[in-house]
Amino acid sequence: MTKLDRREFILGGAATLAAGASASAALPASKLARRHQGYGAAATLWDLQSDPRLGEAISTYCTQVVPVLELKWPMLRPDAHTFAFERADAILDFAQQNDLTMRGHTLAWYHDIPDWTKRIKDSKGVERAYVDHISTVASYYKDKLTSWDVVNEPIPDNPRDVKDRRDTFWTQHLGDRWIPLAFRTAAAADPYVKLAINEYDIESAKDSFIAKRAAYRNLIMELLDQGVPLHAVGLQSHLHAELEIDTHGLAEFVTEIRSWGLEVFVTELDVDDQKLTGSPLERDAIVAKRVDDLLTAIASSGPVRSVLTWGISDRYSWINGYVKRPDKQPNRPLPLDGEFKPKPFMDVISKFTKDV
Ligand code: 9MR
Repeated sequence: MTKLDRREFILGGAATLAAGASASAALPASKLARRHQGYGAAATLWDLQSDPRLGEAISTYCTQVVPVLELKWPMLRPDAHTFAFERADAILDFAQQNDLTMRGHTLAWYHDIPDWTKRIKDSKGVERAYVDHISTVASYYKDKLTSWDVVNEPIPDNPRDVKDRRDTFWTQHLGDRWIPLAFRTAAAADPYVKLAINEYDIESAKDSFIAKRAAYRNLIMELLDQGVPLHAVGLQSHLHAELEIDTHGLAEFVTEIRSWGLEVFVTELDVDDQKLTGSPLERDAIVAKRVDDLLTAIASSGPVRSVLTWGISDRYSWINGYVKRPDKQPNRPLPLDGEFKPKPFMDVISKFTKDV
């Protein structure tokens, strides 16, 4: 198959997913009325193509979308010489046809590094591959995305102290400069896109989370001191339903981040309810309360301008693939249930975001 044929083939599928939603100018008023400004969801192209209800739900409630897999190294880079943009492009087409903006996730991560990259033995070669990847991908999507998660998950779980950083393949070859280098390379390729750092397990009131938040804060300060082009701080917010949100500590953190001129994004919100007992209704209420506490803490120092959930319907959530509840019931981590019906979680999203 030639490159063009391949693109047409993939977009053929995407056209079907967009069939229910025509070009943005023609979006029905009823649909626009349910959109929440700044609310977005993650999706894979596979799920969008296989279930039209998913694209329909995203275009009904959201103003933005982010690909779960399609902008990660393994999907974009089958080998050292190829950039396979077709699948991410198909999601971008879906976004444009439905008047949604798109975020990029992610350019530099300790995880999802292809085998061909790991086989490069000399550090100069690793640096060339790293810079080439970030530069080529950010240039290709120049002016098409609103923001990029440039560096994802740089802090280890249970950090020893505030200076602790995750030991990654990139650190082994480039040292700590893998982080500034990623931001500088992305900024040179696309000067207007917002560049974010992104981290998980910093939202709840648990010692290891508080330590992780402190190390995250320290890294952000160091990057700013070095003049690194960093514009936004991502709170992934993969919440654990049994843990309370550290509302006071989180509000303080967000206030400080904003005082440094940075934006705060909620990038991957969902709530794992595996440790909750009770009926689905009772679990949904606790899940909604955690989300409400999270967004209240963030909203205490400014508006919630960008909040994305990692999926939109419980039917398509990574959590159901990774963890099983002891009672074998499906997890209910997202704003819509498995049949795409809104849950109290969606009311909380709507409380903190303006209607379009
Ligand atoms: O949900 C994603 C899952 O389908 C992928 O297999 C995995 C590896 O690419 O990534 C998951 O998404 C993660 C995101 O990229 C970064 N933060 C944690 C997310 C959930 O694990």
